[in-house]
Amino acid sequence: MQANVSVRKPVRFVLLAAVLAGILFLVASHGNVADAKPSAVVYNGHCYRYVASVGTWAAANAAAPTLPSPDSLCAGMTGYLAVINSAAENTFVFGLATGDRWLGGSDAAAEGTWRWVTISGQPIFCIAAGVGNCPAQPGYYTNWAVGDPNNQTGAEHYLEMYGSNGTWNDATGVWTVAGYVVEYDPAAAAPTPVPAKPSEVPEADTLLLLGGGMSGLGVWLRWQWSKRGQRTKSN
Ligand SMILES: [Ca+2]
Ligand SMILES: [Ca+2]
Repeated sequence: MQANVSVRKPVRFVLLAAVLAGILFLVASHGNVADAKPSAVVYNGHCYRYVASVGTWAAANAAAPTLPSPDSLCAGMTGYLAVINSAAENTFVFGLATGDRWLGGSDAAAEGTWRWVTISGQPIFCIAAGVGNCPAQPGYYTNWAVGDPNNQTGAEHYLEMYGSNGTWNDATGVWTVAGYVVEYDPAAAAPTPVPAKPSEVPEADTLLLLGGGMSGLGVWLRWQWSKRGQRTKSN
């Protein structure tokens, strides 16, 4: 009977130590879990920045690559006037702000042939078949306002999104709107070293807490063992 008690006690101490270490790790890593939550400027793995700045499409197009990403997910990447590929992305970009804003589309090079001119390859997303009729090319998306694109006065070649409802308009090169949307695409950016996920690399404070907790447990365990030793001697 006495032998069983002496085996059980150390086992209990080890179990207790493991549970306490687990609790300490969860408490310390809680901050990382919060950091990993997607922010309002990230959608589908891309980052977006709405810039409130009244100006022309050309001014917005020139400024976009000079602005840093609003989220660390796209840190160090070069942005471009946003390219919209789906209704869901349109809804997200619409939700960023309330003002009319420039997007990365233009038909300045060839009237009626609308391209996403701010990205590599400048893909054609629609070809106009008349006023207010520019059907999306296969695999692309459009959200023109009723009656647009209309190339009014023969001079509307730049894509804006209306802040009122998220539909699109073709506007002139001298037209100014409330702002523009910059997009950052990790897949399109130059290769950069991939940082380890937060969960793979414990932060310094996590290690400190774990170390502190374990050494405290060590002291307590030694104290328990010395008490046992004293009891055994007095017996
Ligand atoms: Ca046009
Ligand atoms: Ca128009």
